[in-house]
Amino acid sequence: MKLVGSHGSPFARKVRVVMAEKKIDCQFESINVAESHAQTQQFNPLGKVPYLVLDGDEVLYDSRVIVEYLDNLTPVHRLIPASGRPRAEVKVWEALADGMADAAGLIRMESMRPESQRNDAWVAKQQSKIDAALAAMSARLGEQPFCVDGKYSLADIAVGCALGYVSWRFPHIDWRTLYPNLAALADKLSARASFADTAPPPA
Ligand SMILES: N[C@@H](CCC(=O)N[C@@H](CS)C(=O)NCC(=O)O)C(=O)O
Repeated sequence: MKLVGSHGSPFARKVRVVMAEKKIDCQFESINVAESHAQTQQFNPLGKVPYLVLDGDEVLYDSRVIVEYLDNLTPVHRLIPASGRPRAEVKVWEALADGMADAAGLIRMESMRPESQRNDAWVAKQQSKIDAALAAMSARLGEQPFCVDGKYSLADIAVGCALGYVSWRFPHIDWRTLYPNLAALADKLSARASFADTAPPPA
């Protein structure tokens, strides 16, 4: 198997953390997403990373599909509950975290356009999604040690990767001061080898 992504992508990081936690060996190819659009589209028509090339050349995307596939590949360290309410809760956390990372990524892409072409109202709309997602995560987490049922799961991994991306690209967003419970969770996650080994490169 080969995972294609980039070192900065929060979605690729989510997959890499899952692989590390589940002790799945996999080659990782880091590409420059902006420059590799045509190549990426040969594997994912949407032109997005990450995608996973399986032995036999079948390709899986997006990150939510890939992590589900990996979690079922081996029973080692299950990260997604099999059924019921806990499973739905993990998926909602993942949707929330991925959605925040999406909004942050869109602001980042807009900031790379010539200044005259940027749309401030559109950026503000994306920023409001980040602000609301942070508030929702903090309220949902409360005083729990981990996002769902007090147990480490894909929910924590998705949240840790999204928070890490926001801190990396937008250090001025001071979510740590606003939401100490999220900061405590992020610190706990950063101490895990799976997170430390996949941290984004220096900005
Ligand atoms: N929902 C997708 C999102 C992937 C995504 O947005 N990836 C970004 C990099 S972080 C990308 O490839 N952007 C290039 C583009 O949208 O053209 C997933 O979870 O895999």
